[in-house]
Amino acid sequence: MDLEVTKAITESWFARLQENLCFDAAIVGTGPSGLIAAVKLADAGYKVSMFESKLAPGGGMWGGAMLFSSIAVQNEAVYLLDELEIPYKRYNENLVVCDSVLATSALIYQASKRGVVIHNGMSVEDVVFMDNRVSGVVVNWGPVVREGLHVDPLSFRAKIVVDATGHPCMISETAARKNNITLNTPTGKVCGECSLNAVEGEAMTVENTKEIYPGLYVCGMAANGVFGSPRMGPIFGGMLLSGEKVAKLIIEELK
Ligand code: 48F
Repeated sequence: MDLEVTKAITESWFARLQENLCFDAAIVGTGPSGLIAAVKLADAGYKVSMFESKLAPGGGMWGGAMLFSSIAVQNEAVYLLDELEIPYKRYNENLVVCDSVLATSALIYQASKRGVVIHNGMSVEDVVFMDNRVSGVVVNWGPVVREGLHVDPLSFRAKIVVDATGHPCMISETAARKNNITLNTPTGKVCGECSLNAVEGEAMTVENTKEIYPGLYVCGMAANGVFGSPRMGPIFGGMLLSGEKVAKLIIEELK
């Protein structure tokens, strides 16, 4: 029995890996913006793989704010909660609130059930850069990277890479630094996020969602980090709308 279990797990895991070495979109980071992008791309028929360095996908949504497990979403994004069957309660005329654990697990479920491959415990440490285009991701085990072990990574090829890594905007920063490229940002590099301004931060996270170099898009808090816009605190409408926008832009490019 024990060997049967070992065989079942390793055979199915490696079979899925072999089938998913090349895909349409690699989304790095499984926070709310990346998960919505994955759902929308999968709905449009695209093959998507997500990479998450931590054990649990979901990014910064599980903990609500200061571990009060509740998140606020403004009216403009409530239609996405409805579409994805995420329950909420109306707080006032502008805001609804969701249980952060329920909302996060629902987003993960909606992406997974559409066939999005979510690699948890895998950290993207670099991009594949060919012919002046970001063309894939370079991946290692999350614990290997955290331990600083000297272990070479593996690569995956993608037509589009999305930096959905949140505050550190790590993929954009690495791609710009290692390849000495000029990003489509005010400084040509990663500008770094500004201090909290909820109204501006929410608006800018959607505005900043775009392609910043051939093959490389940014969404969610990474978009604000790259463009030097404010953080917004525990309001999540902008994250959801940013994820939807990046999917629309990618669909436009790929079709
Ligand atoms: O930060 P995160 O939730 O991204 P987001 O979609 O949402 C931001 C909000 O949660 C919140 C906010 C809104 O009020 O400001 O912070 O922009 O999720 C980012 C995910 O990316 C993972 C990280 O562990 C987290 O789960 N991540 C970061 N770097 C890497 C990575 C990497 N190099 N490889 C794989 N995953």
